[in-house]
Amino acid sequence: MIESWRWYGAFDKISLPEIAQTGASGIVTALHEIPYGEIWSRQAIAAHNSAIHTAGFTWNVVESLPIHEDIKRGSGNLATLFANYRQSMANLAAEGVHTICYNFMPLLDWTRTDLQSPVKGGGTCLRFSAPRMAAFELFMLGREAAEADYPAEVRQAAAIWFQQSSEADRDGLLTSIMAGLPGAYARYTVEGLKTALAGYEGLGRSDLRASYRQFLQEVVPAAEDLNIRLCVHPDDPPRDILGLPRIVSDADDIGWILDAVDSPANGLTLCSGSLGANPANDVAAIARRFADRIHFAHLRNVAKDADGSFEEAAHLDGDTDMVDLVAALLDEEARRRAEGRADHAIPFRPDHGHELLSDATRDTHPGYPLIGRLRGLAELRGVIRALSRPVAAQ
Ligand code: CS2
Ligand code: MN
Repeated sequence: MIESWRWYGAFDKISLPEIAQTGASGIVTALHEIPYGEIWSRQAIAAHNSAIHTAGFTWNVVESLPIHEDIKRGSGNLATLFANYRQSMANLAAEGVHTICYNFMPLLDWTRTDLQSPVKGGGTCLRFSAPRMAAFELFMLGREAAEADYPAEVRQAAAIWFQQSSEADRDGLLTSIMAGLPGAYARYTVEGLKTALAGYEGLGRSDLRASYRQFLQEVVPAAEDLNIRLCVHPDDPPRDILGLPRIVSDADDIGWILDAVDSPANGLTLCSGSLGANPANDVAAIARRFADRIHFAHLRNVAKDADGSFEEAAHLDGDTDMVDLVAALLDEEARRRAEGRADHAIPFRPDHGHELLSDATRDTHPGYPLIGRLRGLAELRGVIRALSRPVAAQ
């Protein structure tokens, strides 16, 4: 397992020399300043890479090479967008970066309703409250959500929250919901989001799957030729949101994607926190089932409530048995090593962390504080080290 750390480049308040003190060796990053759909030039990639190398790291994973909304909607100048994606992949490969994470969530990325929910013992975590999400959807956006999305008691709690909320509470909710969009990407206002949602009107699950299949058919053969490993990040939370279909949410979805173009270049980012937010997902079982296609892992934990709410737990706590999951990944590495593969090691990063101690003073990207992630990495490092001991030594 290669210890890695997400770095937002020029947008990150945490410097590479600080990251060096965490002990991680890999940097997971992107060219966040380049608008979606445009080519990542070799020159821009080389400059970013050289800063990373100079600081003593390897840029081991791109997160993310984003997919333009037109590709997801299946309309617009798709030929150019696919060609640009292939060119960006070729430029990354030419600079020695071969693992590319991306997601296929329409409009939003990870979605939370509270960015600073208190945790026992002090510090804060990211939280998804089903009633607050319902309040946003039903009352701030004025959408008619399906009964299945929000049961009666959640709607009732949403109505109470909305009635009692101040303008500042509602602004805070919008900010939280937008926080998952990475880098410099523009956040939506309520009106902007309504317009963006209108662009998805009538687009259902099978349409989104058709767009996804087309994307894979357009880019995976090129990735194969370039020795690039693409790895899709699951939906977070793994359920439809704002009436937008989500198609990377469970084992069936992942099976469909990996079969749509059956190639090692078409792989998975195993994100335990995202998948773990659906009670029906057994994350370790998913890891074992798709092990040979996992090119990257995001390790974190969630604690779920009965109403569909959840919060980010400490890395070894929460509903996912992290030790079992790490064991599954180590088994896969052992299998790859036995095959004689030089690239047997799976890069992973502590995906999010609590805000702890001095984190509150740093104003870092939500979910990406220094101390909280350092704690997560240290705990995971301990699990990996303990599970990696040769049997004879135990
Ligand atoms: C990340 C995702 O912060 C996070 O939860 O895991 O935002 C991830 O970077 C994207 O979905 C990948 O495209
Ligand atoms: Mn993740």
